[in-house]
Amino acid sequence: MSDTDTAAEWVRMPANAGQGTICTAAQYEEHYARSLSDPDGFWAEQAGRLDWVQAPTAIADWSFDPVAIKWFEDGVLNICHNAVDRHVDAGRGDTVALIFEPDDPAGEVRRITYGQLKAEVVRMANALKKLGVAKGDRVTIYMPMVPEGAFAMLACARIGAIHSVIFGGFSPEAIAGRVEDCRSDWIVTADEGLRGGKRIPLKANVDAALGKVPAKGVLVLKHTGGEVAMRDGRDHWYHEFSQDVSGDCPCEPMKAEDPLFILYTSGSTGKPKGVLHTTGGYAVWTETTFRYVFDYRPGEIYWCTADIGWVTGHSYIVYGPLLNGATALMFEGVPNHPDHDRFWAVCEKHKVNIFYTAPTAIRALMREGDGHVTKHDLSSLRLLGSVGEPINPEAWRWYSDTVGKGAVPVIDTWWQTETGGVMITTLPGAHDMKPGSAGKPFFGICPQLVDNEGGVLEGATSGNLCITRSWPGQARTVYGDHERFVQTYFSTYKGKYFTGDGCRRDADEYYWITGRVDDVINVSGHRMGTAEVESALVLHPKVSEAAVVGYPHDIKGQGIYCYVTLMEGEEPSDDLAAELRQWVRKEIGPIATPDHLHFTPALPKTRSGKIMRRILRKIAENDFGALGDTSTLADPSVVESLIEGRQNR
Ligand code: 6R9
Repeated sequence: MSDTDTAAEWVRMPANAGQGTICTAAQYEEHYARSLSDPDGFWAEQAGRLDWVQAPTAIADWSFDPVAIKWFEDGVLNICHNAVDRHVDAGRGDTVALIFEPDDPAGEVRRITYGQLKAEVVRMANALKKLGVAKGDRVTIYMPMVPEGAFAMLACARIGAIHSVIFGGFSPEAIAGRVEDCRSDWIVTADEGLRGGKRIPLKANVDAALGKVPAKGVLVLKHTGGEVAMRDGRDHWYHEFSQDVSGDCPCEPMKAEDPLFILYTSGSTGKPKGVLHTTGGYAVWTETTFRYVFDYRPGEIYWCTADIGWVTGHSYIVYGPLLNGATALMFEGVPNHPDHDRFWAVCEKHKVNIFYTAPTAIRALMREGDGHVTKHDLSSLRLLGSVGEPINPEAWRWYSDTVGKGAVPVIDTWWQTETGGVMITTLPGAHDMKPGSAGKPFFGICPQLVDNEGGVLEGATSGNLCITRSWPGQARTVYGDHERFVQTYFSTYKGKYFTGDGCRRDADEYYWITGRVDDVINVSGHRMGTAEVESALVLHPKVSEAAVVGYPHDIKGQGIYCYVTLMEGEEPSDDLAAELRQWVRKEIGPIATPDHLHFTPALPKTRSGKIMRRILRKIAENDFGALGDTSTLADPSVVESLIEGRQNR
């Protein structure tokens, strides 16, 4: 612990966190230094924990200008073999791989051993093959949070198909757009999902999507038993279709740089991007980060509350834990059903040791009072983690004190869909913590802060967060559009990966992520492009123009604030506001529901017609004193009427 002006912020690593840990502070320094001075040696060693059909001899081979990223290029492996078969082969077939906790607390818990997982993945893989799926094909997975979602991902990996998982909360329009973008002929879904007692019409949504784009085959898991339509020749019940498949399915040998999955994520412009991850680097990155960041010890129960539809679910429910032979809990439900103690009830029921969730959930549960937490025995908890958005110190302290009883480390892990796994975090046992700070770079990560002109900022300062060297888990491209990948991430600051986040580095070289500096908003830890919501709004026949910004929201972190101008002759009304909210839900999905609709006769524009978002953000934040220079506006009076509109709400 250093004696700096930030000393008051320190929270000491609890004494027991160090017991049995795989990384001390000194080892962190040693590994980190070596990961930069000898990256090839360091990463070859990490890769050595995996089984390779052909061990890589070429390790790092990358450039950020021009952009070409390769890791372990001549290596051959299969990630499903490493996540599943490898553990069975080593005699750990009876270890539980997945524990399933259903939405209904009285429902049936499933415990799936590595042996059973292998059998299930083989069955799913052979069903996909029977459907016609071949190596390199894209398979869309639109599933509830049930083990079959993980089986489907691993089955794709096993046969060399590329999975594209779509979060179960997305609308038919969003599904259609993603299916079309990666030309996915095959879809794995379920009759319905179940969340907080509510049924989600997954198959019906797929049917609606397939009214817009074609697909060759749909596998349907019977989950709730709800009524669904099945189209002859295209749709197949999984339980029937997979009945006669072989119990054997070899793992396809994959080149390290063969694609593993596509995951769509929002950016500041245009449609969501299909971020592409490849096999070898992603496997090494998720295996290594899970191992060090969560300090997993055999026999422990690990629970990440994310959904497999997001990258956190990919890397830290499925691949990271399973590559480490861990026991991971999969939860179908929501934190507040049947009551606000559900998370803690599940922790007690399954004696969870490592718990990983998002600040939005922590804030929502904090508001409900400590009683929901204290009535449960949480003595099994050994490590608490946070991910998805900046965690405010108040929520951090509640998480640490009330949930962790001040006795366990809290790690705040900063990373992104594009980074594949954790990039900045404190390591349990190694680093003292500072509430609100993510901490230190993981092995191999070189963060750099730059000013808006790209000038490098040294020392304790704030700036735009870039990463100057490649790491194994880095996304390789945007599916089908490499130029967009280059433009989005490597053109703002040439030769560097730009994260889109703002960040402060303090005198102890701890990093504090301050949030997005682009037109992406973070709603309950979910990324949403303001441009996406705007496009959805202007599709409505009564809407002329829309501008969307984020604004502070107590629970969600950021809320969605929409400025809307209407077509000539249309009048604003509460009914129309409700209709537009519903419209956006239908176009994108419930996570994009506007929190605030502000009808305005005009938007503030420059003389060249550019919307001045800076002003719109300030007004949404109720911060009217700091509007800055409005002299370039074509019609400065617009601002007055916007402020008036804001105050009248
Ligand atoms: C893993 C994930 C990425 C964006 C990222 C940043 C924000 C994630 C954070 C965090 C502060 C943390 N973010 N973790 N901000 N502290 N610990 O969330 O991926 O959905 O792609 O979002 O989320 O703004 O740029 P993704």
